[in-house]
Amino acid sequence: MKPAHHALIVVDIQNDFCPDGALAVAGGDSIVSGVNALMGKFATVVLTQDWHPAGHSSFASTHGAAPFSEMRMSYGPQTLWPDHCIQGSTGAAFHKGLNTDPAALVIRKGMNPAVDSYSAFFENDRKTATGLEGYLRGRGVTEVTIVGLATDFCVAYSALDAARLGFKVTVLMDLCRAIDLGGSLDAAKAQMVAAGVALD
Ligand code: VGL
Ligand code: ZN
Repeated sequence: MKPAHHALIVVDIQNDFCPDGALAVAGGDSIVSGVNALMGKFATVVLTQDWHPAGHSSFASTHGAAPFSEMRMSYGPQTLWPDHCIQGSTGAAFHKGLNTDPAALVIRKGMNPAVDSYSAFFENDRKTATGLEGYLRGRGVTEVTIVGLATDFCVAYSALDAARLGFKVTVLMDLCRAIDLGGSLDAAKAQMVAAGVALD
């Protein structure tokens, strides 16, 4: 068992990020049993769930643009994705094999139609908080381990924000899978290492 000050954050293990999903991550479903086993070691488990309204500004279809192209938003560059994780859809549901019972909290994100939200802590403006920081601090958490999908987007953004907030952060790479768009996985790894995130 890990000490009580050490929480587990399980990022976006949802059908749309698994094979046959709308934004499938190769091998996304292969981490589910390992994540289930890991949850038993943590007193505090938080799940995140990408949870977009239809017509979200991060969807390529909203702009008549090509999926995986980039667009300048008021808050900076934004990759445009296939429609995914629409609130209440099967694609937005957690993978059926994921044991959600140990989770104390589910953070839903990406609900603001105008701003995407990769990180469990902040929207992509890097300023609007989800409340996770306060929740963790309120429970005396100083250290987090992060696993899930996708390594180079929601996992990396969450890890970078956690490190910036002063949490000790470990990402378990074997329990993550990446989208890897134009070198995004290598870039994310380098950024995490530079921020003091341990990649195990
Ligand atoms: C994610 C792209 C768009 C993720 C979510 O979970 O990494 N990536 N929305
Ligand atoms: Zn999304």
